[in-house]
Amino acid sequence: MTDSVRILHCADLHLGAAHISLGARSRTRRTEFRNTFHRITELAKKEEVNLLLVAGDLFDLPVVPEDICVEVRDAFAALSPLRVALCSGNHDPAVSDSVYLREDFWPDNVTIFSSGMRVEEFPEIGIRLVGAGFTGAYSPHTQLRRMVLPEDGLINIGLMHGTIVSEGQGSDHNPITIRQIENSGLDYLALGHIHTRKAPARAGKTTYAYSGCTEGRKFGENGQKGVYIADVSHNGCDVRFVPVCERRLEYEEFDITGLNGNGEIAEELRELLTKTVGPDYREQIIRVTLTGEAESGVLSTEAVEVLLSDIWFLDLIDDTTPVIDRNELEMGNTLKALFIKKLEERAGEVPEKRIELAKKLCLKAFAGKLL
Ligand SMILES: [Mn+2]
Repeated sequence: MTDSVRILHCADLHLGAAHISLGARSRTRRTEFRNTFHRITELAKKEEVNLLLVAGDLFDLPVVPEDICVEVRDAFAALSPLRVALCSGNHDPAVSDSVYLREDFWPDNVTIFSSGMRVEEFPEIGIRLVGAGFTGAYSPHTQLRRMVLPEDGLINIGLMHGTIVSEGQGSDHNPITIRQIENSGLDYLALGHIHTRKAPARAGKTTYAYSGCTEGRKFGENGQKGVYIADVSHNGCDVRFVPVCERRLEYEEFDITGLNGNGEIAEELRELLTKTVGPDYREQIIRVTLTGEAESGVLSTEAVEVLLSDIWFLDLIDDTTPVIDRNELEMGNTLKALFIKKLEERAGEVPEKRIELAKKLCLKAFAGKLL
């Protein structure tokens, strides 16, 4: 019997997702998601894993275009005899039209968990697989039932899409407590659903981990994305992260106070991105919030975006405060000047922070930036 098995654990590939916020880049991005899928199957081959696991949300929707289904099926078939196991997630639940439920579609080396917890044994690779899948968008009861697994030398691997919760807490997406993991008898539990990668942790003898999504889909899903390669034995797991994403999503804030004109802003911002995002910043999907004080009428986010159009995707958000024109205030005959004066008169009564915020909002409103 094998002492240790090697698995590739990935999740949340969201194939077929639309990327509306990327505008003209959205179609390319959709193709990139598919490229990433193929990079994962290549990696499984290269790393000579015994088992490739996808812990749910392989697809973005319960029903995706046929060409994507065929592409995925053929790539898995080409891996044979390498084993592949999938489970349905909340985005690709096994509803009646689901590709997961299609008969005579999937090759023999693919095992699919598309409903309640089930056990499958693969003695030829020394693995017992315990998995469950979503049958709808919600699964308010845990899918990880307690069970006694035989101690026969097989390595016990779990596969599930779900949410780790504390004792007594609920979730609409397969709530799983640490105690349930501890009682599972599993050696490794491959989890999906949380798009932020979580370092492997242990509950009893079980190592569990979220590998995170494999490409960032929206801002917040920032940074490097990839998969876990785990060498699993009865005595523990050796897990390493392997990046597979085509591009990263990155977010920065940039204070433009004191900069003169869009050219200088673009130049300085480029310097910042080289440092914070890295020398490959041009290949990434970047959002920057511009802060600080800006001379009224000078900053044009569009002009700066054009100057930086060599970046694959750049979205600038203007959160600057227009500079107060002291001369205009002295004159005191505009609505804006009166408003600011009134605010400043209340300095003693109201906390300074609130006055500053009110001033900022007032100046933005007068600059037409609140709409
Ligand atoms: Mn997901």
